[in-house]
Formats: sequence, C-alpha cells, structure tokens
Amino acid sequence: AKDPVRVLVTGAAGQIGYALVPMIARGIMLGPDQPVILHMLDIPPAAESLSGVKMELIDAAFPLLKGVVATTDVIEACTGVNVAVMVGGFPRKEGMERKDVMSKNVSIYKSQASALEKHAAANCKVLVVANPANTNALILKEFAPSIPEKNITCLTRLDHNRALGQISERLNVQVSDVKNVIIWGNHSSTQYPDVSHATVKTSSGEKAVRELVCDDDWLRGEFISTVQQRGAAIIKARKLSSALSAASSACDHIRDWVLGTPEGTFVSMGVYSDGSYDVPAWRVDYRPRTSN
Ligand code: NAX
Repeated sequence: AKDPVRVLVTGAAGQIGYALVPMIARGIMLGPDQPVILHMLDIPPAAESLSGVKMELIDAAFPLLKGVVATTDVIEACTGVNVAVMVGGFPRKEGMERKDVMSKNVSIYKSQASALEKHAAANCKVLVVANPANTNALILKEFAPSIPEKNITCLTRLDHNRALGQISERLNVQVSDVKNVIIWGNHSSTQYPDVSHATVKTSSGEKAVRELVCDDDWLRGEFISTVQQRGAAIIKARKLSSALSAASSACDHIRDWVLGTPEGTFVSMGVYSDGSYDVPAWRVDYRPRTSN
C-alpha cells in the first residue's frame, strides 16, 4: 500500500473548503489508490466550524482518509505537508481599497510562506486559490525563497474548465471531448480565454474548435465575456461565489500536476513568469514600491 500524502487546505471551514475536503478524501485529487491525511487550517473565529467539518469527515468514513488535523496553528498545519492548497485569505469587502486587501494578505501569506518553507515536506507543491490568487502566490514565493518557483502556482483551471464548458454547450458535444483551451493573463475579468489550439474529438477525428463553431463574432465576443464574467454570474444566481466548481478545479490542477496529462493534452495553471510563451518574465523592478 502507498504511504499517505499529507494535503493542507487553508480556509478549510469556508465554502470552497467544505466542498474540497471531501473530494480530496475520496481520491479525486490524488487518485483512488492514494491514501491521504488532511491538514485543515482556519482562523480562531472559525475554529468551532472547522471542528464540525472534521466531525463530518470522520462520519463519512472515507476509506482513503488516514487522518485529519484541524488547527488554527499555522506551523502545525504546515508540518510535513506534500501538497498545500491555499484557500484562506482576506476577501475584499465593500468600501475597501485594493491596497488594504493587499496589505492584509501580505501579512497572512508572509506567515504561511515561512511556515511552509520551514515545515512542509521537501518538494511540497503549492496551489493558491484565494484571491487575488496570482498576487497571493507571488507574495508566498517572495517569502518562501527556498521553495522552488515552479512549485508555487495559482488557480486558473476554473477559468479553463469554464471555457471547456462553454464550448461544449455551444457545440452540443461532451465536455470530455473538448480540450486544449488556454487561459492567458490574470485570474480576473482581464483574462484571455484562447481557443486557437482547442479541439473537439469527433467520429471523424479531432477538429479545431474554430472550424466547428464557425462564428468568430461569438468566439471573440460572447464566449470571452461569458468566461470572464462567470464568477459574477454565479454570485448573482447563488448569492454566494463559486465553490463546488472551484474545489473541483483545484483537484484537477493538483491531479494533472502530480499525475500528468494525457499525451497531446494541455491545461492552464498560473505559474511564475520566466519569459516562456513570449510572456514577459517577472522583473524585480515590477515590484511595487513601498510607500505609505
Ligand atoms: P469563504 O469566506 O467561505 O472561506 C474563506 C475561509 O478562509 C474562511 O473560513 C476564513 O475564516 C478563512 N481564513 C481567513 N483568513 C485566514 C487565514 N489567515 N488563515 C487560514 N484561513 C483563513 O470563501 P470561499 O468562498 O471559500 O473562497 C475562498 C477564496 O477563494 C476567496 O479568496 C475567493 O476569492 C477565492 N476564489 C478563487 C477562485 C479562483 O479561481 N482562483 C475562484 C473561487 C473563489 O472565489
């Protein structure tokens, strides 16, 4: 039998956490033969709720779940983890300026970065979900310099999956037959969902999405704006932000990272920009100046 893998979920008492931890415990993230030990971190005001999530995990009697650590202690949470999914953070509230949210998240991600750097397992893979996900990932990287850059990523797989979903709906094909969309840019409404390499598996082989859709106006207009605005549409409909789709995409992200993608398939993830794909490399002088 395989040794259990330790998976940290921060913000585990929240909405996404509640959808995500059972998926991990069922083997959706790391495979149906991979035992896991869940580490769940939240802040003291959410401790009681977190203990309720732990009770439910026990009650669900997941065969793959070999242990649960539920804590408000960052070091205990990070110790020995092989995978870290950072869902906790400070959300932007009405009337708050962007820089106020940033400074709250800087202090959160600074302490979590040093705890991961000092206490996580070697080669720990980190996925940041909490928004602003790309900025939080960068903060984490800055404060955990000994973690290799390639091990610090953020979630754009939800946007990727949303793009697959829209193509599948439009063409009335199975979503599992659509592949190779790309999400460029920030995980925000300025992202660019790109279908120029996307294909659909048909009875007569793989066909380009562009050819099958034969409506460039839709691809350039409504398709892009629907994917960009999907998060807002979910909030409007549910009065809550995306949770099950975010949790499922986080599992997809880690699964494909750890276990690989099928030959000829690619997926989207937010990575540290080293200049690949003709995207400018992150430069030190992009760093925001410290001002008051
Ligand atoms: P919730 O507010 O339901 O849950 C957040 C949890 O984090 C709460 O339990 C809170 O107590 C906890 N938390 C706050 N500060 C913490 C800290 N310092 N350490 C540990 N835990 C802490 O939000 P939820 O709907 O679960 O969303 C979580 C985050 O995901 C948000 O930042 C949200 O913006 C982001 N999202 C990112 C997406 C992406 O594609 N990258 C999509 C979905 C989601 O909106």
